[in-house]
Amino acid sequence: MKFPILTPQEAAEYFHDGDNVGFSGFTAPGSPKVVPGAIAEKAERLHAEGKPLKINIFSGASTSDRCDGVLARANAIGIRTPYQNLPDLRKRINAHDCHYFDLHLSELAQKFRYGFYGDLDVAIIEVSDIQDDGTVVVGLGVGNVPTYAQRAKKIILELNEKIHHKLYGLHDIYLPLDPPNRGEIPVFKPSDHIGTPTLKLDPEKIVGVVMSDSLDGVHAFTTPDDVTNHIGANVCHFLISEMKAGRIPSSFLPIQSGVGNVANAVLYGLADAKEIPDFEMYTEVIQDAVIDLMKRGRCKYGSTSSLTVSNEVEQDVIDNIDFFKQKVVIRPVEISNNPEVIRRLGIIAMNTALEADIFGNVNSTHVTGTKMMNGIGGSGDFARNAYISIFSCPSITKEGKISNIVPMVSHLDHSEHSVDILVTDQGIADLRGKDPIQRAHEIINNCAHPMYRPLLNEYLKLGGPQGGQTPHTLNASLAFHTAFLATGDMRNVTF
Ligand code: 0RQ
Repeated sequence: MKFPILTPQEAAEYFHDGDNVGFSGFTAPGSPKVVPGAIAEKAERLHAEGKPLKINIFSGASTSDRCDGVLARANAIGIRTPYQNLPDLRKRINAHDCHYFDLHLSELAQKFRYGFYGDLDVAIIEVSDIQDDGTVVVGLGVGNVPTYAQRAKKIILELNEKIHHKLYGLHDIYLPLDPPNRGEIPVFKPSDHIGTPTLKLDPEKIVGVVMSDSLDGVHAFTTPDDVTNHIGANVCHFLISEMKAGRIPSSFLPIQSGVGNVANAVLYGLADAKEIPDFEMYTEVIQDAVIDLMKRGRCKYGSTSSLTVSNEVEQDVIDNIDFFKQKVVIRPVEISNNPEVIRRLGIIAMNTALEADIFGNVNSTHVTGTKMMNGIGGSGDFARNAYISIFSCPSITKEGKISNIVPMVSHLDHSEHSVDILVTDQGIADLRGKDPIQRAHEIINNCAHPMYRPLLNEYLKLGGPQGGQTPHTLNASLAFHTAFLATGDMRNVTF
C-alpha cells in the first residue's frame, strides 16, 4: 500500500480546534473506531494546559461510544449533527457544552454540498479495502461518506482488518447531482443498484491509514416485554387488515422500521402471519431480526444505510457474505432515505414517538419539551413521504406517572399531516380522513391508557373557549406536563 501507516496519535495531530470533521458510517457500523479516541486524549491534554480543542462532527446518524462517547467525555465536540443517542453526549447538549442541530438524515449531505456549513477540514473513513489509486470499499455503514470524501481537504482512513477484503459488492455508492442539474434517482425497487460498489477517493487527499481490528460492537436488544409485544401485535393486525381490505396490494409493500423492540416485534409478527407474503425492506437500518428473517426467506431483500447488528450477527454476516450480497444493499443515507424514492416505492413507515397529542401531532425528540433525547433521525424522511405513516409508543411511561398521549405535545417533530395511524399497547387510532375532534375521540378511546381517558376527555370538553377547528384551551394545553414537573405525576393535573 502506498499510503503511510499512522498511529492513532499521529493521525490526531491533523485535528485542530474548530475543524469541521466528517465521520463515515451510520450508527456504530462504518464509524471510525480508533482515531476519535486519540483526538479525545489530545483534547484532554490540551484542556489541562488551558488550550482549546473542540471539533465539529458531521456523521451519518448516531455513531458509537468510540466516537461520540469518548469525545463528549473529553468535552471535545463543538458542533454536532445530525443524530446522536449516547448519554454522555446528550448531557453535553442539554448543558449547552455542545451545539447540536437536529436534522432530517437525508438532508445533511446535500446541505453540506450546498455550502451551508462551510468547508470540511478532515474526513475519517473506515474502509475494508484500499487500492493505490484511492479506490476503497467502505464498512458496514455508509451514511454520508461520498459527500464527506468529495468535500474534505484531507482524508484519514481506518483500515479495519476484521472486515478486510470481505465487503466488496455489498454497497451501492451514488452521489446525485445538485440543483439545477439533478435528475431522477433511478431506484424503482429496493434491490436496484444505481452506483458503484466502491468509492473513489482523491489519493492526493489521503494523509495516512490507521489500522483497526474490531467488529462494530452493537448490543443486542433487550427482550421485548408485554407492552412492546402488544404494540407490535396491534401494528401487525392493522397491516393485515389493510391488505385484506385491498388498501395495501396483495404483493405487499416495502417496509421501513425504526430501531428497537417494537420494530422487532412487528417484523416477527409479520413474518409469522401466513396472510403476509415474503416482503422487502427499504429502510435506514437493518437489525438482527431482519438478518434472521432473510435466512428464513421471509424478508426477500433489504435496502439500508447500515447493518446495525450485534457482534454475533455481524460475524455471521461476514462468514456468509456471499449469501448476504444477494439480500442486502448498503447505500448513502441520502438515497436510503430519499423522499423521491420513498414516495415512488410506497413505503410502509413505522416510527416511534415519545409522546403524541389527541390531535395527532408527535414529539419524538424532546423530553417535557426541553431536553433533547436523540434527534429526529430518519423518521421524518419516511413519515412525510410514506404510503402509510405509522407512529407508535406505549400508552404510559414510568408506571403511569407519564401519559404518552397528552392534550398538546410539548415539542413538535411530526405534525398531524404526517401521521396516518397511531398505535399504542391499547390499540390503533386510524386518523385518515378525520377532522381534529374526530381524531381526538379516536386517539383517546383507542390509544390512551384507561387511567388517563377521563382527564383527556375533560380537557377536550373545555372546548377551546376561543372557538376554532382545533379546540385547544391554551392556558391548559400543557397542564399534563406542568403537573408532572411540579409533582412527578401527570395524574395530578388540574385544568
Ligand atoms: O427513559 O431510558 O430513563 O427509561 O424515554 O423511551 O420507551 O425506551 O423508547 O428506546 O424506543 O426510544 C422516540 C426516543 C424512543 C426513539 C425514541 C423515556 C422512557 C425512557 C426512552 P429511560 P423508550 P425507545 C430510526 C428512525 C427518533 C428517531 C427515529 C427515537 C426513554 O425511537 O430516538 O425514529 N426516535 N429514527 O422512560 C418523558 C415521555 C416519555 C419519556 C418515553 N413522554 N416523557 N420521558 N420516555 N416517553 C433510527 C435512526 O434514525 C438511526
